[in-house]
This record gives sequence, structure tokens and C-alpha cells, in this order.
Amino acid sequence: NEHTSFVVWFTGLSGSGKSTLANMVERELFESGIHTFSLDGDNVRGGLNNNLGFSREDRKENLRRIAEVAKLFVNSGSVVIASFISPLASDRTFVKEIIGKEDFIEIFINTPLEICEKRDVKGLYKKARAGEIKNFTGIDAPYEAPGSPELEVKTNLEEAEASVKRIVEYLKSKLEI
Ligand code: GGZ
Repeated sequence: NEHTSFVVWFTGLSGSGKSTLANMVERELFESGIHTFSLDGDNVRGGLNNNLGFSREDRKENLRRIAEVAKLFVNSGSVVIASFISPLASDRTFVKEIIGKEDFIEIFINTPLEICEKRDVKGLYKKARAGEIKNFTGIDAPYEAPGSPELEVKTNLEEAEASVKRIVEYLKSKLEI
């Protein structure tokens, strides 16, 4: 195993905890001297992909561009941490093909919709229920759970610190550290 870099791909619903866990994982890796680079909606949809919305086609193009950027950073030696809903299995397969399956680690942040909706940190679920946001994942747009992710995190059953420990140990075993 000569791995020194790869993409860690977090998939899950809005409000599932992807970004929180990704940030915690990134901090742990940084403290171990591992070069990381994070991609998420906040740094991608505001810039590179600011011409894209949430239709099926736009989500696919969003993820295609992200996969291409992720591949560039992997080739430069970084561990890339990507947090996107990436709701369709076919789009995640497409992403995996762009990045290369050897360099793609899928982590399913499996938080039930009811819990994401109850948290509703940004009030988006409420707006989606009211019809003010269309094509909202889990409400009127699909989320297809991964069939065989490398790791699965049930945020309602495990403390974040324990999940992070599990993820970091898995990644370090891949990095042979
Ligand atoms: C889903 C939406 C939508 C719709 C805006 N559906 O919780 P957030 O706010 O901060 O993260 C969500 C983010 C999802 O963008 P992604 O690039 O991860 O999506 S995808 O992988 O499907 O391309 C949410 C916000 O954008 N948001 N409208 N209709 N999430």
C-alpha cells in the first residue's frame, strides 16, 4: 500500500453532521502532520460553482467539478476531505470514476431525516416543507443511501469524538501511519 493521499468523501443529508465531522477529522489529521484540503458547499458553491443550483443536472455538474478539483489536490499530495450531500448513487459512482477508485473513500453520515429536520440548523427544512425551497433533498428530492460505504456513522447513536476516532484510525491505516 503506497498510499499517501486520497479523497475522503462524506455523503449524507443536509444537517446530518458532515461538515462538523469533516472539520474534526481535518483537525486530527493536521495535528498528525498530514496535509489536508477541505471542500464543502461553503467554499465551492459560493465561488467555482456559483452558477449551479439544485436540479439533478446542476448537482451532477457540481459534483463533477468538485471531483476534478479533488483529483488535482490528490495528485499534489493532499488528503482531500469533501463534504457534499451527493444524493444519487450514480453521481457518486461518477465521482469515484473521475477520482479513481483507489483514491476514493466513501463515508456515509447516516443521520435519519427526522433528526436532521428536528435540528434544522439553518431553517431550510421548514422552508422546504412550506414549499419555499424546491428540490430539497429528503423532502421533494431523493437521497439514495450508499450500499457499501467504507465507513458509516450513525450520529444519533455514537458521540462525534468516537466517530472521529474511528474515521481517523481507518484513514491512518490506509496511509500506513
Ligand atoms: C439540498 C440545499 C438545497 C436543496 C440549498 N437541497 O445544510 P446546508 O444547506 O449548509 O448544506 C446544503 C447544501 C447542499 O449542497 P451540496 O453541494 O452538498 O449538494 S449536492 O451534493 O446535492 O450538489 C444546504 C443547501 O446547500 N441547500 N438548497 N434544494 N440542499
